[in-house]
Amino acid sequence: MTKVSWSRLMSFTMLISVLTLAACGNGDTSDEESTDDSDVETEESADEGADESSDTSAESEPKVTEFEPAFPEQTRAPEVETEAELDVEVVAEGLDVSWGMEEFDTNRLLVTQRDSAELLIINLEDGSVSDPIEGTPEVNNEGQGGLLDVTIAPDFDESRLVFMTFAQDLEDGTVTAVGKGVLSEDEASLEDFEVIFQAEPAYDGDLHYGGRIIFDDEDNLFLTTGERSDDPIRERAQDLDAYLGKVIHITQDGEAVDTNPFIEDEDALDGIYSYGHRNIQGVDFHPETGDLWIVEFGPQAGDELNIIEPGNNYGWPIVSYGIEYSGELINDGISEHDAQGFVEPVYYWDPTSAPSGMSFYDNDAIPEWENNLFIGGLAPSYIVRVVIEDDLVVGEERLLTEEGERFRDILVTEDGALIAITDGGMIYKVTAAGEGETVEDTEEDDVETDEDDDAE
Ligand SMILES: [Ca+2]
Repeated sequence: MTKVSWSRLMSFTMLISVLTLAACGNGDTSDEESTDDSDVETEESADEGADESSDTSAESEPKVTEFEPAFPEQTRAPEVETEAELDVEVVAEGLDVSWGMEEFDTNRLLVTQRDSAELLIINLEDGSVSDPIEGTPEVNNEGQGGLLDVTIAPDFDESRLVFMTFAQDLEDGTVTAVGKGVLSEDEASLEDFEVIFQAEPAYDGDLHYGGRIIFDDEDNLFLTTGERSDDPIRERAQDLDAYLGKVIHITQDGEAVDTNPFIEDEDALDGIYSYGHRNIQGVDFHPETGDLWIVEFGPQAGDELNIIEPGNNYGWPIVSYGIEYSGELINDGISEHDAQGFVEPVYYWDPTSAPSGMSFYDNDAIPEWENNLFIGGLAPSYIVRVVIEDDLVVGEERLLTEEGERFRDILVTEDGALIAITDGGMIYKVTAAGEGETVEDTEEDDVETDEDDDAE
């Protein structure tokens, strides 16, 4: 029963916080629209000390909303700590905003540069960075646009096909587009690049492109989009005649996969797989269940981890565990997803974790990490490790918290190294201690040691 009174106390405290936030927020309310990313201004939202209850949670900051989770495991999971000793290396640095990556050859990555629209090859063994590959598409690089994700065809060894997402200019605005090209044998150019899909309608804005792509085991692509942020365009996340705020399932030629849930619905776009999403920045398949998991940006708080089932509605912008950046409630603060016919998130963050690219650890190089999920955090800047049992989050850890980098995407190599790329143009490699050759040791191994040894 202490729990009840505590949560009431929390609610009261949070009410004050929300009111305070609302009162102070006026000067900053347009930040989401005017700045590079929607997460920036949340950094200043909490300046008071952590509550005592945070001892058991990886989250030490107070909540910014009054919402209570639908079930206990839905938020603020108990903190866990990696026991293995880890090596953290900086493989490369000085790059542009590095948005997406793929290991196309053992220990060699294709890495996109968002703003310059360059595609580079990074060698994880010697840290070398190639010249930009020729033949990449023209992009709109304003705001959150640019060259986004990259992946390779399942038959890449024969086809040499590389798939990329990017923000593309059309007559009426911009779209999230998917294109493909053939990587030349000398790896210097992408040949015959063509656009295979455009997530229409176009919109005259530069936010919330989504843009992650991943192949399923039938060699089709899942593409994630955003709802383009602004009110009212964001309401299109609920519409089945728009590709905004959706998970989309297409073939390598950009056609709808013929088993998609709305194929028979004449009023719905055939490529839609799920809907009611805000801005999906991470996607991967759970290694054990095979389920498709995504992570999407919430507004202020309410970032969601979701398991995607075909035809389901994930609720945005009708229901949310977040609030507007202005402090206002969204749609009168409705958060009961189930009662409205929407899917409850598996997990949500309050305050925000600003989740970006993610990857399950489908490797046994670090046994305690097996089947854990790693998510890049933009602001605050850290890598989130999530421990999952029976589709519930039972533990959370934050790694590389002292680096001050915005972690944009995560990848697990065939060798079991965890790779993270950042907006600051850094490429990190995390391995079990003694496993990897050190290119350059970083200043601190904050991932598994106490923090009180960094004073000098
Ligand atoms: Ca949702």
